[in-house]
Amino acid sequence: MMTRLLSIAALTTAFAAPAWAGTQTVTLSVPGMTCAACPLTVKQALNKVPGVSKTDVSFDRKQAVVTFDDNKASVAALTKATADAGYPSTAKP
Ligand SMILES: [Cu+2]
Repeated sequence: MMTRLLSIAALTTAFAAPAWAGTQTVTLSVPGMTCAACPLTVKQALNKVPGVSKTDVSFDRKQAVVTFDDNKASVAALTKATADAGYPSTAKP
C-alpha cells in the first residue's frame, strides 16, 4: 500500500514538474468594475505583466482569474497592475 502510494507520487511529480513548474492560478476580487468595458481594461493590464499566460475577467462576478508563472510574476505584481490601471484588487483565498 505504502509503496504504491509512493510510486504514484513519484509519477505525478515526474509528469507534472517540467511543464507546470511554477504555474499558478489566482482569483482576484476586483470590486471597482462598474460597467461592461471595465473588464477589458483589467484584462489588458494583467496581460501586460510578464509571466501571465491566461486572464479571464468576469464583470458579473467582479473577479479576474489569472494563470501565471510564479517564477516571473507574483500575486503582488498582479494586484499592482490592476491598481495602476485604476482597479484595486485583492486575492481571494
Ligand atoms: Cu467601466
